[in-house]
Amino acid sequence: MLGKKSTSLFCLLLAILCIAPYTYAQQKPNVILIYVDDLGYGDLGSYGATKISTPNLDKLAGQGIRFTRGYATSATCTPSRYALMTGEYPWRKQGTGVLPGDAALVVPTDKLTLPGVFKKAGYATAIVGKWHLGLGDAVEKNWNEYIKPGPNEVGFDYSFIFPATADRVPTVFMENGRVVGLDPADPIQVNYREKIGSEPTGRENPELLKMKASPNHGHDKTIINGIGRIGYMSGGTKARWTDEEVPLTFLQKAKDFIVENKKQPFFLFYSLTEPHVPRMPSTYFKGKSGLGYRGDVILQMDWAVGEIMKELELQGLAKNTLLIFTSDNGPVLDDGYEDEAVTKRNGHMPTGPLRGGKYSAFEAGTRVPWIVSWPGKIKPAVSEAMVSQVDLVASFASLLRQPLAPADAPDSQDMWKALTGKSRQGRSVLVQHAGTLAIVKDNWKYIEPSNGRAYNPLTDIELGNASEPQLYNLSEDIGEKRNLAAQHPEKVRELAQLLQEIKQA
Ligand code: NG6
Ligand code: CA
Repeated sequence: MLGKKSTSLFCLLLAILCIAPYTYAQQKPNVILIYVDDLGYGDLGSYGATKISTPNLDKLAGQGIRFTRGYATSATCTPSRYALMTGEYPWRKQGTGVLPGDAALVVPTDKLTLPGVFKKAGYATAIVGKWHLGLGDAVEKNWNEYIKPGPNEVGFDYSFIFPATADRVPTVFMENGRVVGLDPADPIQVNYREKIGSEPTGRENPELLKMKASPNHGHDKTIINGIGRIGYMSGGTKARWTDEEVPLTFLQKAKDFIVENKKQPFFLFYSLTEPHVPRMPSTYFKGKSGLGYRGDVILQMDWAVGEIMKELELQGLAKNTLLIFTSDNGPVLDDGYEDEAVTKRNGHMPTGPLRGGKYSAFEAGTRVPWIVSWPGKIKPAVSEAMVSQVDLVASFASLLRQPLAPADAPDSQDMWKALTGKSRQGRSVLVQHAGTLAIVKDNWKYIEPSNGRAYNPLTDIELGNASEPQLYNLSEDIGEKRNLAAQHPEKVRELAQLLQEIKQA
């Protein structure tokens, strides 16, 4: 016979056994957003690339959902990142274009942000990688002190970043608002208007370069690690990064954060620099792709994603970690350095079947690879649901039951069901931004007339600008070859008006 004590113990055990699977199922997933820089729709094997091999990302796509209509909001970096962070279309806010390396922070500190959603829900939050959203409250700032506001003031508990792009000064890492490895006896100065210090520049001393800048691009200022940059810097010699090591450093910091936070839900924004210029792979990857350094750094990026996946397995976190992989804008081959991306292209199509590229209002500007994997929860699929990076704020707010105030994330739509494959229904309307705006509705795309130039010979990219309205039927003409505006004036009117309404909303 069971005594009173053992009966209650038995009941307790039974209760634990019954609740355990429930709590496991209810456990909040870790979320890792892997955000790469300038990767095109056609750059991965799972998106049709045949000249380059991306086995880790193909595995991720095979175990998760591969979106064929996943978008960045914009065809360049800063505006896409602004939208990702705030849930607001960047063209609503002045000053969110590609920022110099000394710009002030453009993300508001008084509004809900993507990491803020996670933080409110009790997550540990971190960014590791490229930032490019400005730092401090003014251009003038002291790089030798704590700089705020920055990532730590807009929702990240931990930050290990570089300030802008790999081709912009200052070429240093910053951890929680301070330059890493700075020698106080060798202070850093940064200037984007005029030369400071006595260090050689790409323009004055091209013989010192290990990678030449393409003619007429802007990468001819201070030379760092044999590469001319945009902007001038002096000092901070010991703190400067070596390009070949940047991705390895970010990878290690990302892994450290995962390991240190494995006992609690975490959100990691892992923001890789590949394949943005200057492409300078680690020695192991140099020459590996046969497509020049652009191909090599794509292999390196794929390898890093594989390392993250392995780490999650090792820590027992793979099942309950949701991974999103996407790119901040479309691809470009020549973005200012002679790195053989063009000459060794070997038939590779970074844009896949799409027209345009980075900077373009055509599809290749903003339609990017987009993979969501959550092995414990999501079944493998290919989804045609239209999703945008601006939707992540509302989608995660929905998952984590965090209410949004009316002023928060005004353009963000809850796509949680589409992102996890529970629905095939994505957005019905999306605004695309490349300076010029375009709108997509039910596979019809309208590009507003503009007097911007149609083609940039420096990057060899069609920018999608025309003085006439453009209308494409993306379901029949994904390559935007046939402008149907003259045949469908009523569609043009409808979409132009809808765009106008959204602009004024
Ligand atoms: C452009 C740079 C380009 C790249 C881009 C930003 C020139 C001529 N071109 O101004 O190299 O840095 O800005 O790229 O300087 S992004 O992906 O961060 O938006
Ligand atoms: Ca970019």
